[in-house]
Amino acid sequence: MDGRTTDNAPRPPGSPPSSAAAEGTVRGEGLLGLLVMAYGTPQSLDEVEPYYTHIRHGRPPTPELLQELIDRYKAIGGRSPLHEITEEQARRVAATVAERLGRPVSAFVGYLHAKPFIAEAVERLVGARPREAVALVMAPQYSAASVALYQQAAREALARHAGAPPVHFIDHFHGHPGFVAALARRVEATLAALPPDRRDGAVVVFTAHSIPQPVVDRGDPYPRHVEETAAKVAAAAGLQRWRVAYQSAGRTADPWLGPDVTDVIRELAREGARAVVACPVGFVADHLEVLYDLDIEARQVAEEAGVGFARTPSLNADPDFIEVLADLVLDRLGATRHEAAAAGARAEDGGEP
Ligand code: FEC
Repeated sequence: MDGRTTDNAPRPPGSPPSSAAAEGTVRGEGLLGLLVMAYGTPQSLDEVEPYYTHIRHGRPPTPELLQELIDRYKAIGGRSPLHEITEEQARRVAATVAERLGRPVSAFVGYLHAKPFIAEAVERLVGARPREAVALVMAPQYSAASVALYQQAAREALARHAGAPPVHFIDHFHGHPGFVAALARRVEATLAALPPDRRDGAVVVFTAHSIPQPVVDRGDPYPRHVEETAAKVAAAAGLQRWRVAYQSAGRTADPWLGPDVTDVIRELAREGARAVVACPVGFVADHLEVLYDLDIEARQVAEEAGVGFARTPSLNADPDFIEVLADLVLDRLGATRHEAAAAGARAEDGGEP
């Protein structure tokens, strides 16, 4: 077994399923496949150029842009921990689903912009011959500029395999109660750890990756999803003062969705805020955009503006987040059973939906 695949023994026969969603699936003994997809990162500084070229749809970056990106990786220690964390998340969610479902589960990790690419993960998944599979993108909010691209890569790869199993896609989990509660706990703990004189005047800024404004203008649900996550977390944590901001806007000619987190920090400082607590609701792991764009760049802006700065810990492979991911997979299987039952009933009626 390598780091990208996890095989798990089923739990002892006879133990009851712990999720109602799982009940319809425990009878069969077939393997469940999990396709876990994430952004991807270069594994060394030498890989930054091909990685950046891939992100830019095959257009190599200028030497200045490339150097700027290399410097950002150097500032976080030379590389991003994204792959290790994603693989740990995949291993643990596979183990948890296997335990709760009483079926063997194998997880396959594929990245949008780095090796192993999504197509490779799909090939390995198909080769394992699961009875069915669930596909999960490690991004909570849906966008044509993010989740849709992962799903398209997976669907194109699946279409190349005649014997591919049915794959059930999870589109988003921006409002999942367990996800909201996990973030709210981290906001409360981060606020509680601030010095008392900063805590009283602290404002929580919920952040997500920016996307190009033209995508938003075509009616993308992403900003609404981000606002909804933020509002639910703020309510769960009982916050009085909070804002939504976007971060890490790309270096392209298009305008990007704002307001940018650095502008919001400066604005809050002018309004008399004592501290900013950044809560990256659009990310589920530590990586460049968290460790550099928030921990280094946004912190520096806050220091220059005279406000305190803290960041909520990432969800990573923490047990509370793994439970959320397992719920999502089991719920998707449950929904799939209902869809299949409804289609069967319609077929028996001989009617169209
Ligand atoms: O740790 C790492 O090394 C990878 C961190 C990383 C994550 C991430 C997530 C998202 N991105 C999204 C959209 C875009 C669009 C462009 C774009 C460009 C970059 C560049 C780097 C980068 N992204 Fe990223 N993104 C990460 C890293 N991203 C590096 C290139 C340099 C730069 O612009 O900063 C622009 C593409 C273009 O030029 O045409 C658009 C979105 C997410 C959040 C959802 C997800 O995870 O998929 C949306 C992590």
